[in-house]
Amino acid sequence: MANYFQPEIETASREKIVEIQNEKIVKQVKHVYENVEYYRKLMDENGVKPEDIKSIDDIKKLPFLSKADLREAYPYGLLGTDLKNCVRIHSTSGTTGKRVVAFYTQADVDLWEDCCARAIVAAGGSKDDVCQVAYGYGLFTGGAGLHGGSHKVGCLTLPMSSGNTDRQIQFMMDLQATFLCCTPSYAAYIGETLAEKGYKPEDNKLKAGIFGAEPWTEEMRHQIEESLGIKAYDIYGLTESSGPGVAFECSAQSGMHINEDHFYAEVIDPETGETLPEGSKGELVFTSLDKEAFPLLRYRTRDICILSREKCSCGRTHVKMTKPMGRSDDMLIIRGVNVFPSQIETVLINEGYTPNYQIIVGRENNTDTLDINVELLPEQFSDKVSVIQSMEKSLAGAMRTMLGIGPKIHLVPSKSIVRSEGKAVRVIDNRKLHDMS
Ligand code: DLL
Repeated sequence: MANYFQPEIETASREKIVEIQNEKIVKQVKHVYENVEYYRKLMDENGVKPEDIKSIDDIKKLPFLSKADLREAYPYGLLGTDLKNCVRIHSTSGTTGKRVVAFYTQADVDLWEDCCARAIVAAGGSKDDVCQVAYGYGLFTGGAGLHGGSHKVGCLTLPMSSGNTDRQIQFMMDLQATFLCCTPSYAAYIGETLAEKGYKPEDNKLKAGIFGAEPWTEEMRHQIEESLGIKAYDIYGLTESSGPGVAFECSAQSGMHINEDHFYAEVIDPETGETLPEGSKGELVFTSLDKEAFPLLRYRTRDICILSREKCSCGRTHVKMTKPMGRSDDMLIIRGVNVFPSQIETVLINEGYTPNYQIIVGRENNTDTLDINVELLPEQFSDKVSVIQSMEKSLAGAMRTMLGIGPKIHLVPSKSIVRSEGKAVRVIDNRKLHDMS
């Protein structure tokens, strides 16, 4: 049986959805033009006036926003309302230099939590459930988003945050959690730890999990479903458009419904910016139709996916997106943290090393590993192991401060990293996360 949190909107006719979008986009563009100087300038430069936007189809006339715009406008430049009206901020993972700070009014928090509640109900959740939220709490949106959604559904919410796996397991067992919300890699790790402790999948009361924030494969889904004895559902989102819940999987488990009453999705050619027809693979672009404090219009996510309007067996009418199939930039997601190779390069230069390096990402026991090989200049070289080890430790510390996660550093002799004749191969990702595309 299909369950909906807000059936009237989740199963609305296509005409109704378009009607809602037409109405909202006109209001939203006017709101942004009047309240966000940065965006008003961008529209003026592109010769677009709010009056030019009469329906959702006119959205193509608007300029794109990129992460670079968000950084340039940091911290208040894209704020759509008086700071006095804001009740919360969240921020992307990563460094101070690359952080994006998103603001929320109470209405923004409410619509975000509704989206997460839709996801929980779509996965079979109700007020009878005990929902263990093991996404990180804090600036990251995972914890707060699913926590809010769980409250809206009326589940008993266990605000565990991530980490401390022994305690997670103890609470899961003693308080009979029925829902688990965390990153897929953490879910796999919890499954493995349960088995190590001698528990069988049927010993826990879990029935479903809502996993996202990083790429994961069908293979990983099966592994998680088997080890925990649950159904594993995908959830997608990004800090810039609230957080988790922009799109979520339903019982059909074949793509994620985008909450298109709140977020209008387009797929574009990342090279030309041209909007592509349904069914084409391209970069996902979102417009937040309701958000007051951080209302992004045509924001380029850099996530590559395909949209589909094929009828869904769950009865929802909202457009579906495939799992992200990769990125159109070089961002890596390592242990849930967004990492750009450029940040690594910055640390190397600041710490007096050469920018000759190689990043190797892998996965051991369901946890991402990050190794960085860094070439030493001949004058930095020492034949004393203890000297090299202490340099490695100190560089790893500087990396941790910048990235938010600690890599393993390997200082290697000068000229030992293979030079490429074309673009340097900076990243070797052995995780094969996008084998579904
Ligand atoms: O990861 C929000 C989130 C929290 C989503 C909890 C789902 C669950 P950011 O840290 O801003 O926000 O990272 C956003 O993560 O552009 C994608 O590249 C990636 N991502 C998010 N969900 C998925 C997913 C949160 N289900 C970036 N599959 C996005 C693959 C995902 N990649």
